[in-house]
Amino acid sequence: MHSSILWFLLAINAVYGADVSNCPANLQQGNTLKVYQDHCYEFNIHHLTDWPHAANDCKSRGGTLVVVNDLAEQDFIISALKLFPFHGRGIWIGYTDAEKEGTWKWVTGETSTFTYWASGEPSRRRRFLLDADEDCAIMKYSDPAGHWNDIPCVKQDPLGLIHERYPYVCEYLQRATATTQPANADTSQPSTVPSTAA
Ligand SMILES: [Ca+2]
Ligand SMILES: [Ca+2]
Repeated sequence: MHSSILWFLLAINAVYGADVSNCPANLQQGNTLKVYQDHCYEFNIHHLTDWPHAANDCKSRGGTLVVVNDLAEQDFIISALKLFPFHGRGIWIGYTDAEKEGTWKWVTGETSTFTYWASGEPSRRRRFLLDADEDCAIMKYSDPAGHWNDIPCVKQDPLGLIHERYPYVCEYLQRATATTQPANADTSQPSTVPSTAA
């Protein structure tokens, strides 16, 4: 792609990234809420938890853990992450093979062929005898491009002394406006009915 076109597109993205007016109203507004294309992204960088709790938290607000569909979305997320005072090792993404070992699935059920595993990943294996299997994916923050690694969804030693937790990113569809309709309306989102009659 011609570089000037690329910069033009990046500039458009920057503008869109600032406009969160069409994000679901129940989301907390602030600099941790960003827009990319027709989706809103909530960077829960100060909330460290295990994968099941992170997935449920996104779901409770009508979203899902982030689904990384292509390299552009991957770049958007890792670039946005670098804007924050973030010191964690990585963030949870909505990718897991807990159901069937080796069969990785996105939490939305959507099929996407894009993967961005770090070299040697997914490693799947237990690192130590008492470790859980590595069935949930993080985007590594130690890696400048944010390649993925599979780690235990819940990592807790038998004595409960070490509970490894990570921040996470939730993804939401923007609300439809009079002029724009989401191309891929997500039927898993709860329908909202106005509670007050005109
Ligand atoms: Ca996505
Ligand atoms: Ca691994």
